Amino acid sequence: MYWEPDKECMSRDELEQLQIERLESTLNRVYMNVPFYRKKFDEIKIDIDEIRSLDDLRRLPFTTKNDLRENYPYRLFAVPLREVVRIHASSGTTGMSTVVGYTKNDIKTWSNLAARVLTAGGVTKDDVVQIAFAYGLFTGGFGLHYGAERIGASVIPISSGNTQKQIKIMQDFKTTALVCTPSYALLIADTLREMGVNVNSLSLKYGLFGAEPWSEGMRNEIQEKLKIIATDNYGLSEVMGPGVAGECIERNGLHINEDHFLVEVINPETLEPVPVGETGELVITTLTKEAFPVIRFRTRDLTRLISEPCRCGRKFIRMMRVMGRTDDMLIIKGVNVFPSQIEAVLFDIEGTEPHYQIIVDRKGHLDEVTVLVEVSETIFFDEMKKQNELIETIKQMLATELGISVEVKLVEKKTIERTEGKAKRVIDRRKF
Ligand code: DLL
Repeated sequence: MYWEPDKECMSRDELEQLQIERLESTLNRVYMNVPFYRKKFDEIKIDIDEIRSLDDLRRLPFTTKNDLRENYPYRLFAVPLREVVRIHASSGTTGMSTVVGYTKNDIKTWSNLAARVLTAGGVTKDDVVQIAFAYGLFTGGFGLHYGAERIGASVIPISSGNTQKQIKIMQDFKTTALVCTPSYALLIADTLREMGVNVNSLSLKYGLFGAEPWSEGMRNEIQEKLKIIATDNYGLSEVMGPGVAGECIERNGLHINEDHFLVEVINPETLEPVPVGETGELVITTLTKEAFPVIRFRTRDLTRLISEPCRCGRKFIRMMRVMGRTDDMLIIKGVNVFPSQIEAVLFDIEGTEPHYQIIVDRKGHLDEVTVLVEVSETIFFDEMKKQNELIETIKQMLATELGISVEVKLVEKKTIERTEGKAKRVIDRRKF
């Protein structure tokens, strides 16, 4: 049930002691080896020896994605390239990608942490794990692959795509755990139905999903369609990849691997910490990374921490599912809207399919939002009156949730593009 019980269940005092020791050695490492950090610390006249408590960490400057881009490709590495055994990169939607490196030890740590989140999600050495995340510069495939091997599970490195083949493999190889993005899991579920495969004839038990935001409604849908326990796992390449935090089968927030990552939640505008339990931007400092340590990295991901103990017995603090990124936030008629809020509403409505897209356009000076919602064939070909009623229901529910009115358009099944990786929920036409 636990991968490393002595760590995952350690007392707060013990943990904090370990964190401060590791923080000190990380600060030394970056100060000695990364000119970028040395310059930044010197500029604000901070002597790293003065950082003696976790509270002192707040005196250090943040690191942003932009800093990573400006130091492309290797300038933030804290070891010579000959010590680096693996390089990953995130494509980045805007311009230059960010490049990260791992030493042999980093790969060991990463495998261990991926093993932790997989174990928390139910995977054991008896499982057959189908990794349907992309293998490549993206960290999802390799990260979870190494974790599953570390556990001793039988790993199928199928990568993403070729959905019919995924299903054939799932049948023939008797896959028990599926690992991919939640949107790909839904596509696999829909394809199963189309192929006439009875889900009960499969051996699936667990699904470990992550790399993109998803709602509780989407989890329920996936769990029902695939007859599995679906858990959420979170990570980002700048910090390591998958393995930063993961849900246990209680499915109530993600345990952050706090012995390796120090987290803060800040108000993205004032940059001040928010009280535990309040939503803000997650900021992460790595405590054990050798090749690519980051200090106070602003993830842009919005979440809140849960300090109440979890029933599973793990002691690490949990984060709630990521509701979106600060840069995903739409400002419509002056109101902040996250795609995840729209998703949560749509999944509650009878007759809609779990596929949607949000189109943002500019008419004159005003931003206009249209939510495209796929509906079942019966409704689509139904009389106008029924369609209009459904549109009204969706509009009203969205207005209650969001506080503003948006346009809703019903579209036929399969109109919205399916994805094998991270879903693209928002089409922003204002930029073109
Ligand atoms: O997505 C790493 C990963 C792979 C995590 C597989 C989990 C499973 P990047 O491509 O660098 O790395 O993207 C990181 O994806 O900052 C979040 O905005 C988003 N993200 C990752 N996991 C979740 C999640 C991988 N569980 C960015 N829920 C992050 C919501 C997530 N968003």
